[in-house]
Amino acid sequence: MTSDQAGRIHRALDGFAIELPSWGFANTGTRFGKFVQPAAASTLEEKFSDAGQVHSLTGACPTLALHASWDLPGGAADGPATLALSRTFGVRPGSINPNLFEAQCYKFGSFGNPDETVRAAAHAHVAGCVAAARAVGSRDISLWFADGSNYPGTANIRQRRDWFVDGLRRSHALLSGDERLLVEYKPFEPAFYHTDIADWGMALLLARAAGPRARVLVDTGHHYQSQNIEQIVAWLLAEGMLGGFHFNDRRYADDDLTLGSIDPYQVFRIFHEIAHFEWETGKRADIAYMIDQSHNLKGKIEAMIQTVTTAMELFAKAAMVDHEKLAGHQTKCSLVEAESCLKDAFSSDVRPVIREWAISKGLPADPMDAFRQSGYLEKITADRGARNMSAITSYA
Ligand code: LRH
Ligand code: MN
Repeated sequence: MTSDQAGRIHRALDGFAIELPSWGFANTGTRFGKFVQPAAASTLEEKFSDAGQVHSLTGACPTLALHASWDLPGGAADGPATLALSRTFGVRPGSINPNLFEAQCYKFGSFGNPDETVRAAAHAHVAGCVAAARAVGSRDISLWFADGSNYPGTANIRQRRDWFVDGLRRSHALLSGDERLLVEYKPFEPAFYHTDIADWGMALLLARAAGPRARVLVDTGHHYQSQNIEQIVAWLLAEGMLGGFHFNDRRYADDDLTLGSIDPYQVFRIFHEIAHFEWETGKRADIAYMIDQSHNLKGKIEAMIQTVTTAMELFAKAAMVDHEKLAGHQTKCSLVEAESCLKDAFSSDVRPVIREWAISKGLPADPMDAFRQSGYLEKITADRGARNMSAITSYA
């Protein structure tokens, strides 16, 4: 590790921030059940408190993504209380995620529902989220739609596409300042025949149709097995349409496992595409890095600390790539030399430099160990245990 490389890692980490999902601290499960954790967060205060722990230990996650119905049931009226929690726990409100999939009226869709009163209700929910975002100073409205169908012939796909263009234009028209709409795509689940926004191309065309403040959000778990995600990232960068990421990992489908637990090289390749774009263009890509995971078995806070430290390691490795040298090898089609630029960086142990960086910022060298020594988990288990363990429910 040369001092120049160490310096590049320090500068990269100084500019790195990854947003935590409030729902990652709560008791979540699968359709086959939910294993309740006594220490899990359920109130917004508890979610900010836990996020504050992770940020105070890693220095890399200053914002908390909020899900409208779960965290801001009162919409903009919840603004002042939310900002008070933000000040108390040292974490700012992040992206606002409308919930257009849980309410009974969304059985046949939200923006894509054939019933215009349901579409209007969905538009009104997003309008409420824009107002809530403004009330808490959030920039991004992060839209994911479960909309789709389960059987051939049951939906007019082109008609629904038109309704999505209309709905996204209405939502976009409500934005001001540097506010953005992030359009997230997903190939399937909960719909299993067609999903209205199923891939990056559909999300890009709809974001373009919505207006200049709309961008595409890439959830790493929302791709078919063999899709080249970093190629999609490269295209979205080239189109100026990459707005953000939901990072997680998966072996099969949208498994929402902890980042880097299955394929860390995947996240490295994504960070590399962005770092090389920024080197080539001299422009900083305006991207929101966010985590979207559900920790059904691991301790919620430990899983978050593991995720953030892994993201910092992979971001640091990507910062080590010698872009000048790589560009030369690419031009000369020196395949092995070019590939080695990435593999050498990926196989470097950046942890000692990250520890140095952390100490230089007054942060613990080992966040996980510091958390385990802190007694925080024991305290919240005592505070929340009885309530959480009395909330065990069954699926059917
Ligand atoms: C959908 C999704 C979406 C969230 C939800 C919690 O799979 O990725 O981003 O709203 O998970
Ligand atoms: Mn997501």
